[in-house]
Amino acid sequence: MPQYPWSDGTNYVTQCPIEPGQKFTQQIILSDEEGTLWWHAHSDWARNSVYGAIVILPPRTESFPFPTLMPISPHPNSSNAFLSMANQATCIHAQTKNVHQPELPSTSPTTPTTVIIEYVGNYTPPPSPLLPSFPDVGDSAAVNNFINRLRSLGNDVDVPKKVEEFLFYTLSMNLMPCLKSTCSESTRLLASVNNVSLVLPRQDILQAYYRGINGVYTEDFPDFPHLSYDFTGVVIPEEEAGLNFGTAVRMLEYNTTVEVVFQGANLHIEHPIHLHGYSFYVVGSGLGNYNRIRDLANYNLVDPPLMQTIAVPKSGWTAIRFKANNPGVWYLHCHIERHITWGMGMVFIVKDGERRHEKMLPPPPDMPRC
Ligand SMILES: [Cu+2]
Repeated sequence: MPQYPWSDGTNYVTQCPIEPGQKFTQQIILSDEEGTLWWHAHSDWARNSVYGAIVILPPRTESFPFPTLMPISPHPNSSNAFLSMANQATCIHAQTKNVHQPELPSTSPTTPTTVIIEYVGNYTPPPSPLLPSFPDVGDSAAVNNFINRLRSLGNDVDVPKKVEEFLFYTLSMNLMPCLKSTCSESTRLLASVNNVSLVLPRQDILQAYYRGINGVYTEDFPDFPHLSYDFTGVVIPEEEAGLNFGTAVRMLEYNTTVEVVFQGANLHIEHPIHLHGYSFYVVGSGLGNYNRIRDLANYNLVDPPLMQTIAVPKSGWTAIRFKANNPGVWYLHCHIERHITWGMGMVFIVKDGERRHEKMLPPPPDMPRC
C-alpha cells in the first residue's frame, strides 16, 4: 500500500498483534494491484486458518490479460456446483442428482473426506480424462525453465536499468544445539538470510522507527554474506556454520534503485521469497552459484514479470529489481511457515522523500498496542 505500512499487518514488524477481544480496522489502499490477491494473518502460523481472497477486476474498459476464460468442466452446460465450509462441517451446495459421502467428515475441519457428485441429466463421462504430463518431483531444471519463461503481462514495463544498491542475500538453513529438556533431538533447525536469523522484537519496528524509539532494531543488516564460498556445495565452512541472531534492518534512501540477488545455500529446497510494500521485477534466475560477470549479461530487462513473491530455485539464484519509492517499514521473508518462524527474513526501512506524496502517512488512532 503506498505510503501506508500501518495496514501491512506484519506481527512486530509493522504492528503489535491484535489480542483476543481487541479490534483494529485496516484501511487498504489499492494502487496498481490486479488479479487475485491473498490476504492472511501474519502472526505465527495463523495464516494457515485466517485468510481469504480479494479479486481485483480489470477496469471496465480493459479486458483480462489472458485470451479466454476456460470453463472448469464442459459437462453439463450449467452445473452451479460449489463446495463450502460452514461451522466446521462440510456443506455441499450443488444442482445435482445425488451426493454420496463414502467417508463422513469428523468435526475437525482439517479431516480430508471424499465426496462423489452425480450431475442431473444425461451425462456420459469421457472415456479417459486428458491429464497433463508433469515433470518429476525434484526436476529443478524443469522448474527453472518454467520460471525463466515468465514474462510481463503489460506494456508499461519500467524495470530499473541502473542499479544504485546491489545486495546479495544467501538463504540458509542452520542447525543449533537444542538444550531444553523438551527437545526431542540434540539439535534444532533455524533459518537465516546472510547468516542472520531474524528475531522479532517485543515492540513493532514501524512504531519504533516512526516515534524514534531506540533499542528495538539495529541498522546493520549485511549487504553480503560474511564469506564467499561454494553456496550450493555440500561442505559449509566452519566459520559460516555458526549463526547470528539479530533484529537488523537495511535502510534505503527514497527512490533508490535496488537489485537483490537471492542465493539458495546449503539445503536444496526452494524458498518462495515475498517482499511487502512492493512489486518487483524478476530479471534473472539460474542454477548453481551466482556469477555477476556471467549472469548479468543474461538478465531480461525487456519484459520481466512483475511479482510480489518469487520462488528461488533449489541450488540456484534469483535476481530482482525495484525502485524504493514506497516509504515505510517492509518485511522481506520466505513464505514457508517453518522458515519464517525459524528466522528467514529481514526488514527494509525506506526513508521518506522530500515531497508530500513521498512521505509516510500518519498512523490510524486505533493501532494495537504491545
Ligand atoms: Cu524458505
